[in-house]
This record gives sequence, C-alpha cells and structure tokens, in this order.
Amino acid sequence: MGLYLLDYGAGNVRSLANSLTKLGHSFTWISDPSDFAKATSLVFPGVGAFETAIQHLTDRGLLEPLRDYIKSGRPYFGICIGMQVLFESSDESPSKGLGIIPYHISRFDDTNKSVPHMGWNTADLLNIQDDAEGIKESSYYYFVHSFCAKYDHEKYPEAMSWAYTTTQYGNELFVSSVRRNNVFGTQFHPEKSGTAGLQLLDEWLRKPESSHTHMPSITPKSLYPRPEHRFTKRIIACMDVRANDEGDLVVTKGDQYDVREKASPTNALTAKIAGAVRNLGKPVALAAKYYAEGADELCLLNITSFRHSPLQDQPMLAVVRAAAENVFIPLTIGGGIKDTVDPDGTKRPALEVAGEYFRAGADKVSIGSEAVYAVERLRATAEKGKGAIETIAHAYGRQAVVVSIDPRRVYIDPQSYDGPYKNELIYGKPDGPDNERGKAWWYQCTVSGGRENRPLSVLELAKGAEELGAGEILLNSIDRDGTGLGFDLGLIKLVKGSVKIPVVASSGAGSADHFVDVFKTTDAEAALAAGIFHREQVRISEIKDALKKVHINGRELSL
Ligand code: 1PR
Repeated sequence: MGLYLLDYGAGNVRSLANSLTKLGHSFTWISDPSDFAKATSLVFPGVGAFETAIQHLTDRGLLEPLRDYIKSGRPYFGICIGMQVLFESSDESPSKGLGIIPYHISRFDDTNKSVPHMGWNTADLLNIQDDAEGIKESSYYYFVHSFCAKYDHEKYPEAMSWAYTTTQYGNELFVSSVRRNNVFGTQFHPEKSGTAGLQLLDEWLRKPESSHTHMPSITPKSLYPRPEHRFTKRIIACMDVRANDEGDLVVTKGDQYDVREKASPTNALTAKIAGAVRNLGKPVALAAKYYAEGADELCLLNITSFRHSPLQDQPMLAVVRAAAENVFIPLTIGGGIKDTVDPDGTKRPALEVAGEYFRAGADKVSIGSEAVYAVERLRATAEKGKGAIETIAHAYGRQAVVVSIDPRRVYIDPQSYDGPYKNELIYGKPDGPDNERGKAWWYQCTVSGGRENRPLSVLELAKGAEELGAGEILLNSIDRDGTGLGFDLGLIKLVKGSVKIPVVASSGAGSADHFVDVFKTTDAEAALAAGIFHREQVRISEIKDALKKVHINGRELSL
C-alpha cells in the first residue's frame, strides 16, 4: 500500500526518486504488473521517447495494468511522457497511447524557433482562482520535449477541458498540465525545476489521497498566443573533471584546453606547481554550490575519458549519482560516451554506457569525439542508424543527446584562400582583438580534447550531428576557452544559423556583460561558463541581473 513510482526502464528516473527522498516521502517501485493493485497513489516520471515508453510498457506487461489503475480512480501524477501517454496518439510514434484524453500529441513547428523546447518556461492557469495543485504563474519550470498537446479550444473543446495550465513557446500555445478526476499530469519536470518543482511535488504528495480523486475539469476558454513568450535563456555552469596526479577526481580548468599549471617568470613559488593539473574544487560540492546559486543547468565533462573508459571503471558514475542527490536542475554528462570494452573483453555499446549515466541521474549525455567520427562516416557512406547518437536518441529521445564540439580556428589569407570553406569564413573586425584584425578563418573540428585535428568543419559537424539525431549542440571554442575575452560571437552565429536544434554558447566568458552580448547578438538558447564561476569572479546572480536590465528573459530564483 502507498505511493508507487513507475519506471519502464528508460531515462532518468533517479532524479524523481532523489527529490522524493529529499522531501521525506517514501515510495516503492512498480516492478511487476501485480504491484499496481497495491498502489494507492502512482507517479509516472516518463522520460525519453513516446514510442519507447509504450513499447517498454507493453513488453513488460505494464500498459494494461496502468490503464486499469488510472480507470480505478486512484490518484495518478504523470510527468512529461507520463502525461503524454494519457493521450490517444503522438506524431512521434505509430503506437497508440492510453486514449484517456481524446487528443493527439504533435510536433512543435520549428520554422521560427528551435526544437526541442528545452529550458525554463512558465505555466499559466486556465482558471486563475484554481491554484489547488501548487503551480505558480510566477515560477519557472523545466521543459524538455519536441512534441506537445497544442491548445485548441475551438476545434477540441472536450480535450481542452483537461487542460489545467498552458505554456507558450514561440508563437505556439500548448497544454503544459492536465487535470481531471484522479489524473494530474505535467509536461514539465517538477523534479528538475529546482525549489518551485520540489514544492509542487511536495504539495501533491502531502495532500490526502482522497483529495486527488474528484478533481473538477476546467471550462476551456479562448486563448491565443501573446506577442512574446516567457521562455528563458539558460545559464549553465560547467565542470571539467579529471583525475589529478594523485588520482583524485577534481574540477579543473584550462586555458585553450591546457589544464596544467604554468610557472610564472616573475614568481619563483609557481615553479613548484608548474605542470600539475589545476585543482579548482570537488565536482559534487561545486555542483551543489552552483545549484544553490541559481544555475539553470549543470554540465560535468570527463575530459580525459578518451584515454581509457571501460564502463566498470567510470568514477564519473559515482560523481553523477552523488551530485544528483542534491541537485534538482538538469545535468548533462559528457566524456567517453562511445562503444567501450571492459577489461574482461565485454563489449559495451554507447547506448549501454549512456544508459548507466541516465540511471545515475544524468538528463542528457554529451558526445564529443565519437560525434566527429560518426559525421565523418555519415559523409563518407551516408549510412546512419547504428551509431551512438542515433541509438541513444531513439531510445531516450533526441533531447537527451548533446553533441559537444571543440572547434579550433584555422587562419587563412582571405585574398588567396581557395579552399572548401569559403562560405564558412569569419573575418576579423577592424576594431577586434589584435590577433584577429585583418585576418579570416574557418573552424576545424578536433577530437580527444583538441589534441587531434580532423578533416571536418564546424558546420559540417553541426549539420551532420543534427541529421543523426542530436537534440542540442554544446559549442566550445578552443581559441576562446579560459581567455575571458568573451564568447566567439561569429562562431556562434555561424552554427546557430545552420541548425534548428538549440545551441549552447561556450568558452571565453569573462564578465556578466559577455552573457548580455551573446544573447543580444546571437540566437543561442543558453550560455555556459566555467573559469569565472570556479574562481568566483562573476556570480550567477550578477549575470541574471545584467540580463534583466536589458529585458532578456532569465529564470529568477526568488520566484
Ligand atoms: O570526446 O566524447 O570523450 O568528450 C570529451 C569532452 O571533454 C568534450 O565535451 C570536450 O569538450 C571536453 N574536453 C576535453 N578536453 C578538454 C580540456 O579542456 N582539455 N574541455 C575538454 C572542454 C571546454 C568547456 C569549458 C568552456 C568554458 N572544455 O567545457 O568549460 O570552454 O570555459 P571558460 O568559461 O573558462 O572559458 P569525448
């Protein structure tokens, strides 16, 4: 008897479990169809892809018991795919949903915006008087999805009577939560929505179960998109992690990817530390700190995993597990997401490696070197479907796959250049930094943390990664990394202009104004920094204040 959680074996369900534990609620996992009979409340944190969810539920004999459970009138809280399965069908899959809500899930239109809808947005109550579920219009919640239930009260009044809140992304209005009788569902992830999300979960779980069984529906009303949405730009704190010379995992930070201390000619003391891996703190402690300070997302990159990375020997898994216990915003994990072989010869496909990270509490995995090789293969053979990007995107949804790009500038003489990247050239500004003035360059992709150049340009990689199924691009710049000179705006504009998926601008942030610059000059959805946060040069709140001053939407912590 009591609260049960449903896990169909895909995606990050650990975060929900961690948040319930943090809030002091005990629960049991549904491990067998017969468990449904014991549940007096059920939470279904559906993550991943609609088709995979239905397939897994069917294969494990859980789909019909789930339908029966919901029909029995006992309280149900579905999250993301856990809400979408209540619908009849989805553009994402030929499989049918539970059909409890007579409506279809369709893909966002990507004509004027990036898809997936990935980031923080608000949820507006259809009936402002009815805020019984604890959703606050002033709060921001974390969304990550390419498909949604579009709000259409004229054509589908019956389906829209399930809508409890709506959210606007670009010029599209969709149902961001549903409620009727015993059913409550949110398209957003409360377990990833910081304090606002934890409060919502807590309120639902603390109420007597009987109060969830006869929730009224709301009369749908005429609603139209406003001139502007409230989707925010994300600020991401990144931790580059590696073992130092003593074998401890530390957060390090390089200058143009060189993470070792250098001796200063004017300071004799620095000779002692020269050559050592820079140690800027412990990853789990820093993750908790950045969460508390208002980061919208965290990124942990295992920067030396290209050397050796048998799955059994991944200390990063323990780091992710520990970080996820106290951090309730999205976590991206990168480094070593590729096919690996254990010391005993057991082969571990990239899908299995990623699965371990998702189960440890990661929401997205970031693929670096392997993405370069995959796009090279795609360009050579046009073959796709079997690589890391495709298999992970198929199982977990494309929003769970980030491709991390490490481009390096190749300077050329603009007068005489006759190479293949004429359309990708960036020209130094007359008032730009000394080393850029009068020059032009293209961006070459690298692997193994910038150690090896590959015959692939940044646009070839970005477009290829999108074609293979990546849901986001993490765009670093080896030239700007650690310099504090500001983001490489030309690079970001170039890549952002050629893909439909979200782009995270990375490398070079030195001040809060650099974040204003990147969001004013480019359409990047998010901006990431490392050094300025580790050295406490700039606080996340300063960046949020700077954005607010120029009317750029950012998530406010106090709301
Ligand atoms: O190739 O799939 O194993 O992934 C390895 C990952 O590790 C890639 O995402 C790659 O970018 C990263 N990586 C490898 N070597 C380094 C290094 O620094 N020596 N770090 C490295 C990449 C770039 C950002 C950094 C920003 C912001 N570091 O992560 O955080 O540049 O820094 P800043 O704000 O201080 O300028 P695979």
